[in-house]
Amino acid sequence: MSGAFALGATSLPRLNFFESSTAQAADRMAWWRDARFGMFVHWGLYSVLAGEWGGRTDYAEWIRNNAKIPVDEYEGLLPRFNPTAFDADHLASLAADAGAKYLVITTKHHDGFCLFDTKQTTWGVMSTPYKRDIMRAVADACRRHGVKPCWYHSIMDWHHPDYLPRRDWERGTRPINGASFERYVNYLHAQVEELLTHYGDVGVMWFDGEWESTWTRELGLALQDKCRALAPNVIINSRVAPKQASGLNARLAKIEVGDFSTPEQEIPDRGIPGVDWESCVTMNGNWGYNRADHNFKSVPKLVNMLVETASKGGNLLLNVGPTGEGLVPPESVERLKGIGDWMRVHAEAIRGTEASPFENAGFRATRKGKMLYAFLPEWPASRELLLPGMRILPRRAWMLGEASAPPLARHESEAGVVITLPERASDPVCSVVACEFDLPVRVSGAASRR
Ligand code: H79
Repeated sequence: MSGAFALGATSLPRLNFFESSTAQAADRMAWWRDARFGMFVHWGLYSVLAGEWGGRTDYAEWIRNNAKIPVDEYEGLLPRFNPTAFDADHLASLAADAGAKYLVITTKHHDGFCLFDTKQTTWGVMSTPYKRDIMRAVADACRRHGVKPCWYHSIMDWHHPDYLPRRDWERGTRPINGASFERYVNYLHAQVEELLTHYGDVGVMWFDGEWESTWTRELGLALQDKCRALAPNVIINSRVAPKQASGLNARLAKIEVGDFSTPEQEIPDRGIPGVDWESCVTMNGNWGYNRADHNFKSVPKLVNMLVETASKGGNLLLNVGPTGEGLVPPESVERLKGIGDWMRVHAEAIRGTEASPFENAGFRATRKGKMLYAFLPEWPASRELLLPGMRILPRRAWMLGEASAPPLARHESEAGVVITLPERASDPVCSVVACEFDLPVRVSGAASRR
């Protein structure tokens, strides 16, 4: 029945090369798989520079490295970090109103600057005029708005004296004499402990900057164990450990550490069969705030990215980069509101769903129990929707947001079930056809779908 669509009482077991193949891991992953949509926040000391240094305007969170800013000059930014316009409730409500169920925020990026009240270093927000634990405010506000607080935390650290290797360009000015990577690892563990024990339940530990030679698989596994010991339910991304060198066996090469895989700035062509995954993407061209970057994706484009990830069985983590004053750029606010307008009507077709059952349908789809959802960003002139290979008529079909309208006519054809669509699109951004069956929608065939 390849390419076909079958109905049955059970759904396919999820093959998983991660640790999350266990029942305990499935429990841990349940809220995350249900959410399908989260908001990423890149905010730090670099935000005060707005991407500008030495006449160039194209930097962002990598500015210290890319503009080769000496460490003492970068430290000179501390007095300028005073984001009095920051409102954690506003940030959390932007996520909630957009339909995001979790928020991942930078507790520390590669520049090492900490946005939380840490006992391990003075290199952080408590040494700035702002002097408030931003992660405390964010965690509390997220919970008030029904959003799970989650921590991004960089393993690579361009500021800590014990972190190795040094950047090539600063070997002269920051000698490695006396540096001990082992001491850095202890520092990293101590900070992760603070983050997982001082702020209540944390949804995800989202590590990054794991690719340097000093960070070994063993260190990654130990850090994962540490997180698991402190917070048995915390979800950990695969970047906690470096990628395995591609082995002789392609299947073994897939084995990763952590609970989910993290494609960056891309939605994999066919999803990632057999594993949980989350695509993180920027709304414009940068993660951290860049004043000159107005290259924002449109609301329809962003909604369709969310539809595409859900249709392929993944999550979307959509980034915003607040300014040095703590404001989310108005272009981002506008887009989050636009996504929220769409989600208020169509969230049931995204949340708690699984990948499309169709191999080559020409439209994206999701399924959930007895429901099938088909996404139509463009309205077919034929006013007909073919569910290819489907042999069972849905008991009912309707446009999401128009449930009180007469149900849509449907009939069987040689090629599958055909739904007769209304005259006009039900939504200007992306209309959604909902089909309810008498039995759970089940797939036979490959695990990855378009
Ligand atoms: O936090 C955001 C980015 O700052 C961070 N991840 C997102 C979520 C990120 N930094 N770099 N990258 C993503 C891309 C990594 C590029 C690399 Fe390389 C290529 C790392 C190793 C090879 C270029 C060459 C950068 C370092 C060496």
